[in-house]
Amino acid sequence: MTRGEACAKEDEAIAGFDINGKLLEKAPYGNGHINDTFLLVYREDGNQVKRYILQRMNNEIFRDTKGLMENITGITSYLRKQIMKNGGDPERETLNFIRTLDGKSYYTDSTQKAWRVCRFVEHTICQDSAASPEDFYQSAVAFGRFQRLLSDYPASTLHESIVNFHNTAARFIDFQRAVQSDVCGRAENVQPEIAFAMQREKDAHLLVDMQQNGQLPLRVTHNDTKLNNVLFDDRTRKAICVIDLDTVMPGLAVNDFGDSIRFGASTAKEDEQDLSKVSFDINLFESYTKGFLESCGESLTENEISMLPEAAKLMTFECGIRFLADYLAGDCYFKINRETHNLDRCRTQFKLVAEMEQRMEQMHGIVRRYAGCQRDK
Ligand code: ADP
Ligand code: GN1
Ligand code: MG
Repeated sequence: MTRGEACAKEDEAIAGFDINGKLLEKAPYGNGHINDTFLLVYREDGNQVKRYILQRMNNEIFRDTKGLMENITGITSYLRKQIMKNGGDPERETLNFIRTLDGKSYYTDSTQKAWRVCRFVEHTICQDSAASPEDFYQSAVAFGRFQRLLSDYPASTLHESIVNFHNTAARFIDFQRAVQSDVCGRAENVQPEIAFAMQREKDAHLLVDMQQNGQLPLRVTHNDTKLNNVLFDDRTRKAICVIDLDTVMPGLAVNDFGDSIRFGASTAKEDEQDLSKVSFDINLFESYTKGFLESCGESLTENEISMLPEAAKLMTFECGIRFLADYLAGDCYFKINRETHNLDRCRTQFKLVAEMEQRMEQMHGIVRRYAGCQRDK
């Protein structure tokens, strides 16, 4: 079934949820690569307008919908309590899901596709690139806080929504398989990119080995810490709500840091075709490092702190090989809008990797500076 056919089911899904009022509008929304997202606008009986986010979950990628929604329900109710304890507003600072008419957290349509609805967090903005270093700093504070608030969450109750999600070594093997299979005959045109990846094979093991040797602890992590997975209050400009909770599971804190740098400390979009515009911005790296260490640095171990720069490079490398593998496999995973979309994405990532390698010492210096402040406090 194509995505278009599946989306024709959205009316059936909407009717399955316990939403007050009359539906005024529905429209595709956001720039996610995995789920299909819609904005729903309702008018309630008292004439008040309320907005919701409807999502068709990608259950080819997330195969255990029940486990995934148990994770999300568990985490958001826990966060709700933590936020209230800290005097915050749980309606704005975490996601709030609407139940189906029969009391479930998601609706399964007649073609077995799963849907969920949450309240739209009003007066927020979502950014694909940081409008200022201060915004990027704020996103770091939000992701750091997210990790801190979940630090006592019983991690063993979480389902692993995608096995080996940030196992860079396993991702490298998947990439090698895609090169060997070359099902679309695309490999011969991307030899420089393949060579770039192959030269870094041993890097792919670094963090995985450290975790397996007990040098890096498993924590409850978000695992998809893109800037567009955090909502900013449009008046105070504070990053208030971490969204896109599908990949919350036990993982490495350094990877949450690294994935944010990958996406947000670039001077261009993830899919920019003009590589001369793509550059690793060390000032943005500094802003994020400051925010992250201020908000969760105290709970990080020495090893975690010292591996932050490597994780930035490795999350970027991992994403690059995932995009390249998907390009070689015929674009089965990430949504694309043009034939070379995944290749373009891979190229931006590899350019950032190369620049981070040049700047590694400087990145370590920045981390040491802010880790020092943290310990002096
Ligand atoms: P994907 O996994 O496809 O990236 P997301 O859950 O990140 O899906 O949602 C896609 C986009 O929808 C987000 O980047 C954001 O712009 C918007 N969005 C999602 N949830 C909310 C919400 N509760 N309130 C406001 N905007 C939201
Ligand atoms: C996907 O769903 P979205 O667009 O936030 C992907 C991430 C990648 C990212 C690259 C479940 O995230 O791992 O880093 O695209 N999510 C999944 O932009 O694979
Ligand atoms: Mg998202």
